[in-house]
Amino acid sequence: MYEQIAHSLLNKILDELKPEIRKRDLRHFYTRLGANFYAIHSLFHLLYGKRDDFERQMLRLVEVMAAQYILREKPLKKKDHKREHDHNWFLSQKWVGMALYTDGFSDDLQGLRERIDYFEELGINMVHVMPILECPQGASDGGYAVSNFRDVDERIGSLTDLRVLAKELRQRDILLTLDVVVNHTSDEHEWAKKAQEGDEKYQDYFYIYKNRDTPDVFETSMPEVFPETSPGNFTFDKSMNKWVMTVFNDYQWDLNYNNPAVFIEMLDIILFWANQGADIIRLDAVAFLWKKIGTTCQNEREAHLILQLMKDCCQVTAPGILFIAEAIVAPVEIIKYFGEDAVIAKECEIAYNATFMALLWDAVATKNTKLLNQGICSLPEKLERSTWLNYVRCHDDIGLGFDDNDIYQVGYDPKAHRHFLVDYFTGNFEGSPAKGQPFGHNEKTGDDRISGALASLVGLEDAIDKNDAKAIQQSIDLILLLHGMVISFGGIPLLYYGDEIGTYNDYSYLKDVSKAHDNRWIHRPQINWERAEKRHQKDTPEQKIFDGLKRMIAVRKTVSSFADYNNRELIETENSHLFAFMRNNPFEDKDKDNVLVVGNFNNLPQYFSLSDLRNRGLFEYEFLQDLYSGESISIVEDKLVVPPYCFFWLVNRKV
Ligand code: OTU
Repeated sequence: MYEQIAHSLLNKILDELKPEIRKRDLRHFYTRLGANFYAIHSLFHLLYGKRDDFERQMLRLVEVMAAQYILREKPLKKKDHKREHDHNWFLSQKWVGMALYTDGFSDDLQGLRERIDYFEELGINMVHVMPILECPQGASDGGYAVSNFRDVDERIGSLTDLRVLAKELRQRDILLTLDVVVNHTSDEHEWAKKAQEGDEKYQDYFYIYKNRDTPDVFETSMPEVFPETSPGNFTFDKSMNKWVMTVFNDYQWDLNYNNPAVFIEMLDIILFWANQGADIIRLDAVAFLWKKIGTTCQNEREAHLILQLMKDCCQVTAPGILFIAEAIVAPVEIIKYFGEDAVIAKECEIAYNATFMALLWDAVATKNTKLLNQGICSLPEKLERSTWLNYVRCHDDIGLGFDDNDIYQVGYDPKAHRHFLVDYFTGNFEGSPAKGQPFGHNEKTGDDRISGALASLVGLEDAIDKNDAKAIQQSIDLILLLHGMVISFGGIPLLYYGDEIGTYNDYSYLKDVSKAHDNRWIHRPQINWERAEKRHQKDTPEQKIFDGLKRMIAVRKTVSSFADYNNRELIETENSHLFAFMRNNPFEDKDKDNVLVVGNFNNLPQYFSLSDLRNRGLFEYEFLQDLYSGESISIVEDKLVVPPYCFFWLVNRKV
């Protein structure tokens, strides 16, 4: 029944398409449109079906998809076909990513192109180039306040530079990830300016209110994202004499997805960047896409419908493109960004594994894995054909968003435990070598998050200051341990630029008025390329970290059990300092090894008992080889010793 309605509307739309679209050979476009139209129609109807202009908006949507399809260049269309055929391509263990700010890494896009060798040296084949779109001169939240969605910021280059970079990456089999900031625009964006001038069409692109009545009601249930620097969720705009919803900074205006025109514009922009050569689009702040009075305005059902609709439309025009969901929310909510009530991912194929990241940091501070094990145990199963982005650090703060229940389960009090973690990472806990800073202190809830560079949080900066050789080695081991976990966990590991050479906190942001109030800049460095040269100098920390990571990445690529087919099994151990899991071979091929991963988060050696695993038939072995070091590992009475801050990737094999 419903299919018939969708079909007849589709026929009508095809008749009404502009002549320049109708004339083209759009064979593949129409096949995909036919396959996806029922879903697209249903979702668009759920969101906008009550509007009088529903059919006109639907026609506009199809026109946008078709127009971008026509603009899509041959090599990209070819790639779409290849990926449709090999649709699990991104689950392979072959992919390893790095996220970076262009200006911090290489000044500009041309400079970035000249550094591709560096990615290849380390083994990186997915590069997430953080926001490069035009943004205001002063504060722009690192480019997350976009003033023009269709051009590159001139400070780092031009659209041509980007296209040249994309082409070269493509030739070298490196994936390009770009950001599309879907939740908000800068107050200097044309839409915002027109709204300020009183244009009602554009006022309807945002959440704008005459007085405080509605904002006040919203505020009763909305938390604050930047309570210290941008309290409240609304900003008074003098030129309009009205209030605008600004959930993030006061210069970031939230887009109103109740308006189908906003959805269509943003889809057009996503497809525009897909057509510039992006392989993966990172959708920023997706949890915030739908606002509803009386709710936290995060993780609303409609936010998921919008993402599903974006995915289905993208599937028609550029099916090779993947979406990353950036949803730093509670574990049970994160998992929904792959799609709810589905078997196979239908929203975003990739999501930030913020849960695992925060749990790893918990293990660092406590030197035990109680909460890490508990948290991973309660992490719901993800869908098929979806994968995690696993990371240790990124450009944002570390939020302590564990599930309170999990914290209780392991015997801590949630509030006290979070306090301890903040104290630990800001160096205010006895014996802590960490040099982080509290971020986003919330007066109302007492919550804090944490800023700081990896090397400074694990104590490398402190150890080098003190010239303490043992502490230097321990923090290097810890950096490698953390990466050893994210590289083998299942998903795409995403390294953060500078961490591969142990870059410390950078305090220079304090001298820039547009950054000084936001200490996340402490961990957004300018790469010191002279220092990076030390990676070739034996026994320097730079060399030890770089070569350790390089080795891990190279080994990962050869181990097919590290591909992500939900083939991980958490191993309970009696030893609460260890984190252990099996990566089982997901393929028919019986010759491929199952890998047992074991990491020790304690500063003392720990025993790992294998007999239980053997008894349960989980891991049969005679000889143990550690794939990372290549060495054989001795076992005494079914026990193996894991040195402090050390990890193994074990297989049954004689060296
Ligand atoms: C994202 O962040 C970006 O990663 C941040 O750099 C931006 O400031 C922000 O959006 C606004 O564009 O929205 O879903 O600590 O984790 O702001 C999560 C807060 C986000 C960040 C949060 C995050």
